[in-house]
Amino acid sequence: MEQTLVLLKPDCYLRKLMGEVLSRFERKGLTVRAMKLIRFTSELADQHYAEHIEKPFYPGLKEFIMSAPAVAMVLEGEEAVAVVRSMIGATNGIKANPGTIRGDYGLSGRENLVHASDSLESAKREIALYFTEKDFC
Ligand code: FUP
Repeated sequence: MEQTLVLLKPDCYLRKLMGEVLSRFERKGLTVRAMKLIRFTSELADQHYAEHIEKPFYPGLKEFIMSAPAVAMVLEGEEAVAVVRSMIGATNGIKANPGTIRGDYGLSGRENLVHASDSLESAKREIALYFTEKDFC
């Protein structure tokens, strides 16, 4: 069993698509092991997106991720990292295939509804940013 970190981003919250997106993960058979509604601080945004801080798009991304609440969750299942990445689709909603979450709900390269860890190593680092052992059920 693998665990992966998923964020439902501020656009997902504001568009009231959280239930729909979570429902897809549940129907796939993934299990929610930890979950909370959060508001990104500047520090958490910089930690989460550490690899992007120097990129030209980061200021806009940071403003967006702090703009409204988000949900952080840990999903568990067989090969969960790869399964969730394939379910969310390509980064940009224009390029993401229909049938994926980003492909079905958006046309933006920034406001793309969800984040999911891209490797087991990232998942471990990212889960530790949001959750401690006592948050797991
Ligand atoms: P992903 O792994 O698909 O979430 O994408 P990245 O880690 O490459 O990028 C993280 C976030 O930065 C994306 F979800 C959206 C945002 N982004 C931009 O706003 N502009 C870009 O050109 C690339 C990414």
